[in-house]
Amino acid sequence: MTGTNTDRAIRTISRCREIAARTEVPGETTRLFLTPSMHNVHSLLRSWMEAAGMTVHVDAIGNLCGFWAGLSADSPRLLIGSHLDTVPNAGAFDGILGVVLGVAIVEELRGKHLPFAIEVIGFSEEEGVRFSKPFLGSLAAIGKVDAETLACTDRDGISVGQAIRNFGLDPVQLPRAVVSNHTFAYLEIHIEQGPVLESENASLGIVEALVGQTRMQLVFTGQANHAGTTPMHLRHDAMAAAAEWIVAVERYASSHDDLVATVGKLEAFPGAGNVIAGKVTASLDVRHADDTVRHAAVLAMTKEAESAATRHRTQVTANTQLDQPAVPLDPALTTILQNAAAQAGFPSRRMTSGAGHDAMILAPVIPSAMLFLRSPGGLSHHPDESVLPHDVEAALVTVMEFLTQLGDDRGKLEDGHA
Ligand code: HGY
Ligand code: MN
Ligand code: MN
Repeated sequence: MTGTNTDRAIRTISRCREIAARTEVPGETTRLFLTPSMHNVHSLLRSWMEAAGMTVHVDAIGNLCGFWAGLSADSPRLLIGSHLDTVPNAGAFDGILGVVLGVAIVEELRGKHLPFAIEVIGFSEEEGVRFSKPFLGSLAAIGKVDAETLACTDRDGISVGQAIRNFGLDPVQLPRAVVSNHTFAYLEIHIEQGPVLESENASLGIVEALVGQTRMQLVFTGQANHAGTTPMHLRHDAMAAAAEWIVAVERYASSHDDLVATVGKLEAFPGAGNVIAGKVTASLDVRHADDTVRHAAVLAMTKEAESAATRHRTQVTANTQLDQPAVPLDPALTTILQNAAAQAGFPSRRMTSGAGHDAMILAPVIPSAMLFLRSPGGLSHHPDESVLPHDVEAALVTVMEFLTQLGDDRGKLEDGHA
């Protein structure tokens, strides 16, 4: 690949925007797990990967994998990747940037083979939108997609297993999606999705740990009735109960340092303006770096839901969909990454990720590191999400230096200190 680092950064950004146009909803970027537009994303990435000399395959969960050999057939393997799915009405860089940059890094090798192989992986599902179960791609990469997961259904009643078959893949082959045991490290490059780096005018962040997260679904059940003829004291109003609870959730989280809690999805049934809601389904997302604090918050918020339900003569059930512990990343690999950034001329700050990432699934089994790029406006999960060419260039140069240092330091890495 000819051109300057700036050219490569600009090409990376334009590729992300090209992929963003592969969507289920014209005019916005919405690409859920194994929906038809994912075929188009695979074709685009495959063309770039194969042009760079990589061998490409799609595994049984729909992860797209591009392989660049090391110096020998049994060379150890560095995994570089992120996810290909998006939230509804997403930006162009969440997840995708880490895969497109992985391809750019192999292109930058210009045919050179390293003491280790590089596998660039685009995970098929991280956001958890279609099946309310996140990280399906990286869970398959560590062999953790079980029969219960395959039986989860989306809002149309299609199971994960059926979605895999509908995409032209075979869930029976899932054991082959487990990453090679030659894999010695995982690197995820991702936008920060928050305001910290921008507030410090910094291009890059070195992630030390990812906060733990709980995702739940609560169902408030009362009695639908006529909005005009039912006196207030005789109602069983599921919406009023949920609304009172949501305010209490926000108040609790605001009074506990570094705790965040979000009710992002709310559905009322029957959902007519002149009918008292008989049922309300609400999501709850709670995150904190300390699992004890997070669990205490979840318990308090669940109790508050029960109190609010009782006050409004309704019932409530709460179902936990995800209880993901906080995950530290590999100290040795993180040190090598930070040294590489410094060597490349980009001072970086260490930080904790408030967002979940595939690295939190891989890190317990594969030494993992994450590199953050500044999010202009601190904006993400929004169509105006962006990155700066200068920061993409910083990431590219840093990771090339990281590869060099990794080659030098791999022995130390295996001993657990760099
Ligand atoms: O929700 C998250 O933390 C991530 O963007 N999936
Ligand atoms: Mn996301
Ligand atoms: Mn992401």
